[in-house]
Amino acid sequence: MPGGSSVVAQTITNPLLSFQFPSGASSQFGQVVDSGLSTSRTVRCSASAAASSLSGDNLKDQVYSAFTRSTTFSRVSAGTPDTVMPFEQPHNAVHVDAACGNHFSSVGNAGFDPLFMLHHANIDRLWAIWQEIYSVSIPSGSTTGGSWSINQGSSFTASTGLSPFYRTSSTRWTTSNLLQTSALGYTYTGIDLSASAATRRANANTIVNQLYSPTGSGSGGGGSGPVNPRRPTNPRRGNKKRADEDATDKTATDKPATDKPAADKPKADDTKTDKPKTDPSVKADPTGNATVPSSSDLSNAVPRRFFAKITVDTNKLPTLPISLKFYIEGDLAGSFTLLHAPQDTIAKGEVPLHRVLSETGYQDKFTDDEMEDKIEEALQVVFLRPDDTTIDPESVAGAYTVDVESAELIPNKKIDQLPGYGKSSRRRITPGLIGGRFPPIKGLGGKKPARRSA
Ligand SMILES: [Cu+2]
Repeated sequence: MPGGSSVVAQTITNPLLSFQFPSGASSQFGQVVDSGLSTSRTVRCSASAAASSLSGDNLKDQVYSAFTRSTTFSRVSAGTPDTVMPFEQPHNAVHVDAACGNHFSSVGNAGFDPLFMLHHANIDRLWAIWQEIYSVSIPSGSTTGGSWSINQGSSFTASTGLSPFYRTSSTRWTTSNLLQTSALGYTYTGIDLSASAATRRANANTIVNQLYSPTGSGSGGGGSGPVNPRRPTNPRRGNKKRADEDATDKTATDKPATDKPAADKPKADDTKTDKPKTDPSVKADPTGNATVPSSSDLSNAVPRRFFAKITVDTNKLPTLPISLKFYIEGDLAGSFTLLHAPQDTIAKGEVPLHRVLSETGYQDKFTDDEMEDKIEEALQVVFLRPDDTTIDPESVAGAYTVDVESAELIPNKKIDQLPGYGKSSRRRITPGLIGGRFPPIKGLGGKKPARRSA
């Protein structure tokens, strides 16, 4: 066998396909299998159905938003008033769409599906990369309703033991001592634990640009191929240039992309505090594979990015998990997915719209000034259960709000920098609702949802 001389092909059951619940597990350890999923092993839909669902989630753009817009711990954390784009959002979408609901979308059962290890290893990797770029400030406080790991009414800090994860027979792991992967003796490709903080940050920025920027090589963005991140030349912009654009142009040109305000000052002892804002000596583009938006072709226009900002009061939803899928002109813009949670929360997130605005031709047809009106006119939302049935839009009125945010993009000049965002404005909109007669999303292909009756 070691020499390969007696290797024999053998067909085996894919061990990553499914997990067989041990007999007696339910009686010994409580309820293992949710009602409605009373199978002896974890189940999923077909890979093609899952791929179809995932392709509508705009995951690549969501991840890039988390890296470029969630520049503080509170912005990248779910459930804080400051939440911009939490990693929770793409995380939740994968839980629901990678197996079309089923066990993987149920918090109590997801860990049994072998997909869980792959999915959470990736979340762990994204989180490790984010920490290379930004500082972590773990909040301390108390919970009134309790959370997954904090008892109701108890207080917590970064040093609170995380039950039931024992480090020794009598002490538990804490947030502090698990913050860096090195505590557990591993790291990820591209993270050099021995390098300077500035180099580590530059390397992480490069990874993020190469994989998740609109021109990056990573998959998972849905749609049809890469999107040109540059605002197309729009002849109609010339006459509509705002008076303040010269000033903001200058700001955008002069401001280094990595010069972000350190609004979230580190508090915990083990957070990084030594990262300089910029380091002109860092090597650019170690692999040289990706392109990044260049400021040279921006002419006199300040490029803008548009986002649908979502807030949902989970207490007012009839069921969880639930996915809000957003459309413009029948093209899926992206999703916002909520899993079951132990307590009611105000969940926040956003759907980056630049890909759908490009695919629908809006980016070429309309000026940035016109775009907010056009988005308000065209944006539609459907509330979807994991089994692809829709929820009556009337029953969820009042459970959510949607704002359109228009933000100035500050392009990065080098691949080891991230773009930033300048001045932004928001307006509350009421998206068109797609009701119960909407055809199932999966396998939707090019079918367009019915336009709302104006
Ligand atoms: Cu998860």
